[in-house]
Amino acid sequence: MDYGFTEEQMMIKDLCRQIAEEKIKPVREHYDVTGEFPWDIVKVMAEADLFGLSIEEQYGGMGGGVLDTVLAVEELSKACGGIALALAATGLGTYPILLFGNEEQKKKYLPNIAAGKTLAAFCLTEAEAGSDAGGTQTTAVRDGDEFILNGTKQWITNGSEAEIYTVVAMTNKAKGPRGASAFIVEKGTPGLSFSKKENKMGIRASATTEVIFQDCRIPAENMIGREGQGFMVAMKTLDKSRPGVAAQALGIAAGALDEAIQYSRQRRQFGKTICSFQGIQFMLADMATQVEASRALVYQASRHIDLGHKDISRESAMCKLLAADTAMRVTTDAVQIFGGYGYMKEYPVEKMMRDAKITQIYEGTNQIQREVIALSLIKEAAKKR
Ligand code: COS
Repeated sequence: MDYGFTEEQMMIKDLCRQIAEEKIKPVREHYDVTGEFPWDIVKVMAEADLFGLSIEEQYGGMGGGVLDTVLAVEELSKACGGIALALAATGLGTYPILLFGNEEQKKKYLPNIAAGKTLAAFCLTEAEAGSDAGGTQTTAVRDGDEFILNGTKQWITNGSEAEIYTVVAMTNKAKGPRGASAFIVEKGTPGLSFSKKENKMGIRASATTEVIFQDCRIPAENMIGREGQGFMVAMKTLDKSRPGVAAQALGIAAGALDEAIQYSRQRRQFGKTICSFQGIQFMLADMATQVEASRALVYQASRHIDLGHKDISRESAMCKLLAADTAMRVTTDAVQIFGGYGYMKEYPVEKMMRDAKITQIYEGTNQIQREVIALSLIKEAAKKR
């Protein structure tokens, strides 16, 4: 299908498809079983300049947009959504600096991120502040030209492996979401530590830890944007990054569909390949249609963000919602087509089904996406009156 990509975008897709086939597929099972962090593949992605895709050229990046990263994440996720996440989560952790960082911060941090030398992580979620991101408890108290951070962030992707942490903390709790501010914290800062890695259902190649701040002093110049802007930094970051989760979901779904088609052409029952049966054909047709619809929405939302459209929250939430629900449905159906074999770890579809589930949960549950979409519709309708 022709999606109207530029030559660069076609090259990104081809390069990532090659990395997925040659480098990721042979090791995905190993990382799924061991839960080790895939540094060897991160190195391959860094050498291919993937970490710089959406970073401006003056900071060492390729100067692309959301769509460029989305294409990379989709292709890599066809092989393994967990390994691809090292890239997508670094994008998430970098957006606060890209969107709200000052010149010094950009010059200091972006070149190493673009080169893939340092990974980034985004620290918003806490034990009591998941969907209710405004309920952040972590505090940042000013002390001269420093801030002292205290609190624990939970389920942080790239936790302990990243060098750069963008963190939302309360500088004035009484003000609620308007009392939050965003900061950059470097690994190695005294008072910053990590819990053990979480033992997860899926995306097991990805590191997930708590990020703990205990009297962690950081220079006041590490504040991103202005004091009190932290919640907005977080929301605008999520608006930009959700197509990345959608791309991960899309890749997982497309990978599972591909496996299911191939399997249905080989597996024989009742003297025929199972793809001869209409029951299987209808399943494949529905799976492919859902994948294509998700793809269209993910690309459109990414393009609109890159074109600078205002009010991107709705489209961003819509593409994440559709692609994640599609990934869950399509991977479940792929397991069904494989039958008993699909339930076994020898075949990749059971891992894909486990990997898909998280896309309905993180960067805002799909219930939160529906809320964002509905509120945007209602707000728009109110303006028309
Ligand atoms: N862009 C800019 N500003 C935004 C915004 C956006 N996308 N969304 C909200 N805001 C602003 C609002 O305009 C409001 O500003 P004022 O105080 O000036 O009126 C402020 O932020 C608070 O907004 P709201 O009242 O809607 O906040 P709620 O506490 O009701 O929360 C949701 C809104 C649920 C949408 C938000 O908490 C959310 O996205 N939660 C999910 C968080 C998430 O994705 N977590 C996953 C972990 S991160 S990997």
